[in-house]
Amino acid sequence: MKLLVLHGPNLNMLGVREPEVYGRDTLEDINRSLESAAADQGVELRIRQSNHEGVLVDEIQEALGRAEGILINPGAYTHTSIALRDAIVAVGLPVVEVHLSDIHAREHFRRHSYIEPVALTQICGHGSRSYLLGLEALVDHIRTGSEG
Ligand code: CA2
Repeated sequence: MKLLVLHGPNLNMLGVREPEVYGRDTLEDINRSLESAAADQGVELRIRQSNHEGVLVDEIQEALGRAEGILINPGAYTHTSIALRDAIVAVGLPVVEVHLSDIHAREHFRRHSYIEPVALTQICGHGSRSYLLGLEALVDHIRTGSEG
C-alpha cells in the first residue's frame, strides 16, 4: 500500500517555537515515526511539506493512480482553502485530516475546517500522536473498508 503524507504551511518550523501549542517534536521527528509505523504495516509513504497552496493541490492531484490514500495536516489552509477541498473531492481518494493542536479549543477562526466534510475523519489535539492515529485510521479504512 502506498500513501501520501502532506504537511501544510509552517509545519517545517515545528520544534522551533510554540512548543506549548505544537509540542517539541520537529517535522523530521514526526516523519521518522510515521516511516517506522508505516514500515511495520508494510506501507510505503511519500511525505511532502509545502508552504504553497498550489503545490499541495498538485501533490493531491498527482496522488491519483500512485497512492491509495492521503494523510494531511493542511495547517492554516484547513480554515481557508476551498482549492484543497476541491482537489480532495476531484481525486476521490480517502483522506484523513490531522492536527497537532485541538483546533476546536483555540481561536474561533480555527474551529471551521473546509477539509473535514470531505475527509474520512479529523484527528486533532494529540500532538505528534495525531499523525500516528491518523495513519492507523487510514490504513484500517483502506484494508477493511471501515472508517477505522
Ligand atoms: O494544530 C495543527 O496541526 C495546525 O494545523 C497547525 C497550523 C495551524 O494554522 C492550524 O490551525 C492547526 C499552524 C502550523 C504552524 O506551526 C508552527 C510551528 C512552530 C512555530 C509556529 C507555528
